[in-house]
Amino acid sequence: MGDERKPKIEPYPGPAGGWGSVKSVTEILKREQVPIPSTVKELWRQNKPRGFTCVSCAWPQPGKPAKFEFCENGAKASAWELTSLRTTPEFFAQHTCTELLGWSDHDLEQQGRLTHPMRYDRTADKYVPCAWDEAFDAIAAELKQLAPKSVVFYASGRASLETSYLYALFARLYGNNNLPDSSNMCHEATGVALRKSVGAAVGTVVLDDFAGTDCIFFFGQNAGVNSPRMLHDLQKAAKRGVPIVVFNPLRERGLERFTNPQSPVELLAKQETPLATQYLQVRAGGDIAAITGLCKTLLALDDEAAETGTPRVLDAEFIAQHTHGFDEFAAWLRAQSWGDIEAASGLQRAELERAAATYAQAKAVIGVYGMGLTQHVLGEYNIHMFANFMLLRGNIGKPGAGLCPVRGHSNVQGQRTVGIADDPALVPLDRLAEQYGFEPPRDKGLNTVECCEGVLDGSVHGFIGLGGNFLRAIPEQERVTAAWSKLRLTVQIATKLNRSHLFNGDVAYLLPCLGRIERVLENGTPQVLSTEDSTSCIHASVGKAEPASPELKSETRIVVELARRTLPANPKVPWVAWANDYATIRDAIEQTYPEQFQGFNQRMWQPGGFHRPNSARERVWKTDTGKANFILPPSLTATGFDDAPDRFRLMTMRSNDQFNTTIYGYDDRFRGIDGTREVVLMHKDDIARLGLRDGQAVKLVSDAGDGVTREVAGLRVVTFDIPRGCVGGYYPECNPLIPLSHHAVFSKTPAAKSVPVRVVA
Ligand SMILES: Nc1nc2c(c(=O)[nH]1)N[C@H]1C(S)=C(S)[C@@H](COP(=O)(O)OP(=O)(O)OC[C@H]3O[C@@H](n4cnc5c(=O)[nH]c(N)nc54)[C@H](O)[C@@H]3O)O[C@H]1N2
Ligand SMILES: Nc1nc2c(c(=O)[nH]1)N[C@H]1C(S)=C(S)[C@@H](COP(=O)(O)OP(=O)(O)OC[C@H]3O[C@@H](n4cnc5c(=O)[nH]c(N)nc54)[C@H](O)[C@@H]3O)O[C@H]1N2
Ligand SMILES: [Mo]
Repeated sequence: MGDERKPKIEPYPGPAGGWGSVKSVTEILKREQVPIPSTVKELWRQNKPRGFTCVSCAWPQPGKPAKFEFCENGAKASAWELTSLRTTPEFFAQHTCTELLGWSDHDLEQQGRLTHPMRYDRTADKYVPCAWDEAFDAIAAELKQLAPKSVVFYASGRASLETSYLYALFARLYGNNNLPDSSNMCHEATGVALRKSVGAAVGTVVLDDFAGTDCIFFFGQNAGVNSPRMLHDLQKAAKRGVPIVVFNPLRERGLERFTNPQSPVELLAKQETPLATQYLQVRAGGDIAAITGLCKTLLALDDEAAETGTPRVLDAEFIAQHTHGFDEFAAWLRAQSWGDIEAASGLQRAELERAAATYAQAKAVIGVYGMGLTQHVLGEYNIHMFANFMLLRGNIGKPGAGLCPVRGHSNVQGQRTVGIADDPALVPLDRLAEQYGFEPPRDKGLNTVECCEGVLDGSVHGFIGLGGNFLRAIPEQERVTAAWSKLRLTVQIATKLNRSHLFNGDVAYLLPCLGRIERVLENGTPQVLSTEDSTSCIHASVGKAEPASPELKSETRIVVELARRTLPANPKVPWVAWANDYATIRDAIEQTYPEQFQGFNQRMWQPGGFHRPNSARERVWKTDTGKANFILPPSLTATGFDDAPDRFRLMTMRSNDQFNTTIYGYDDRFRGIDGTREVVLMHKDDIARLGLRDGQAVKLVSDAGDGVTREVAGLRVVTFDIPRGCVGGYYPECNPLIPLSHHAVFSKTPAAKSVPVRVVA
């Protein structure tokens, strides 16, 4: 099925962006069979004031937008939502769920937008259409029967601030904090680590800082694919001569060079801007060691300066006034040997010294990172080390400098801001209690990993998914999926059919919703949504496109209908009034979070949006010590397992042709892999050492040593420029290999970037 074609694997010569990007967008518009004029009209409105916020990544939208403020992957995401293809009741009448399980992720979503509410009929093994009221009443009846602590309210990161606030309130009024979200698999390590390091859970830079920075350090984030609009900011910086130092096991094209596909001059003249000025191919899981090398060099340079009476290299004043734990950190750095640092990072001392010298010469440095740091067993320590590095020269809380964790889903950060959190300490429960006259649950709820544990041990009985593809995104896919049918109730609120919808509880509903690009009419009145980007900036988003089906309801309305039919009436909780006028939800949000959302309904219209306050940006440190903390790592390696002969570190990655579990196509252009996702990227020496050859079919087998058999077969060996001892494979295909217990120590972020595996012929 589908458009999987004969695999072609050869290096891609082009830059990120450029003509390749234009071609790729044209192909997807054709494939989704969208009407071109109206789609171009929608793309024109993307990321503009009074337009809609892109449904792809969370990179901020500038206050003064370019003529087209979208990228290749944003255009793909929009086309994917605006598609003219439909997954109708007739489609479901023709296929059993068991049959659909044989389809690929791509083919399932490629059927197009869901059009009608559907109920799963176990006898026929098919989804059958049902009336909205019937679905809402049946779900509410089930929820009333179930023990509140046994129900999970998952959120994927796309739903608006308005919907998310109501969703979290629903869960708490119902009686739990079981609000796992995609962030649990993503930047949860960031929240946990940055709170300890600098007392803020999110990044400290805003878009303007990129214009004022004079150096950028980039760890484990693939901007060219996952936040392509960021390339414009990087390109501008590069053109100003700002050094960009990249740490990544793979040479990602988007970090190497870029041609702005929206600049006719650059396109026609084939002008490329080189981006990275130094590229260090660190081993997967080797970042703690690499940063140790950088910090150790800075310390040595500072010692030298002290001896020769030249200006200090460390910002001694900042360290004295604003930080805690420096002396212990310095002593620890001095005790680390270069031999250990080189072995653990896979990098040479000389190249780390060169990178440190670049850093030492810059007045204001931005530190960017992504999943390459968070998704490790010592993920939090990767981030602590990065923060330590930034603190050495006071690079947090000054213009042009700061930490920039690049968030995933377009509103994942905002969902946390308005209460989607399993940890009640992150939510103003007292205020909610007062505002809504109830006693909120105070015990910790389930995060994503704990929800999976609950499904396995039988303590979870109900699952509601506000978007997402839970069973495809999680680790330990096969065991959790096998246990899924034990659930009593499963409800999926979604735009398109995916694999998670094919595994159902006794009572199961698939509820189709409007997407963000579409017009939302409530009670005949057009409604506006809002989201928060990677830089804590909040803006309005106005959908105008014609809904994919007249039957669709907004996510807000769906949440409201479920909540009001499940919960006892409460005059302080005006569900229906909220659904009729989203401005009143924003007023409620402002009442719960007055410091963050002051003037919400007005300020969200400011071009570029408004920023939530961030204490660390003001150099106010809300940590246990009242200062920014230097925190020591327990090991130089972040993998959480020992090296052993023939044990590889598997990094699970995104291609250029996917959004998480949504597979747009089979062309990972920049990596030169076309027509297949069934690959394992390996260093040529490892291939030779194992007696394999390029193109050979192999399987990956879990080497976690816990006695559980996990394997993914039918993968083709591809010779790749990847550090020895590391292999690469695609997410979600490789997810069955990740043990549920293989996660970041504190945040339980699944450690998807260093999974212990063996390669078996
Ligand atoms: N088009 C598109 N956009 C997206 C997404 C998408 O799937 N498609 N997903 C969205 C989501 S939810 C998220 S979270 C973000 C994800 O965006 P990213 O954070 O970029 O995530 P990945 O592509 O998983 O991996 C990032 C990089 O980490 C590198 N890496 C792997 N292991 C290590 C390591 O140990 N150390 C270092 N230094 N680097 C390492 C990989 O080579 C890769 O280049 O993007 C968001 N935007
Ligand atoms: N091995 C491995 N596993 C990973 C990762 C990795 O790097 N490696 N990355 C992790 C990360 S960072 C993340 S964020 C998670 C992602 O996990 P999820 O967020 O659960 O997965 P998505 O693929 O983003 O969800 C796609 C589905 O969302 C639905 N959808 C799309 N738009 C909308 C909408 O507007 N409303 C609603 N209600 N539904 C919508 C569609 O039905 C679509 O099929 O995966 C994690 N899993
Ligand atoms: Mo993510």
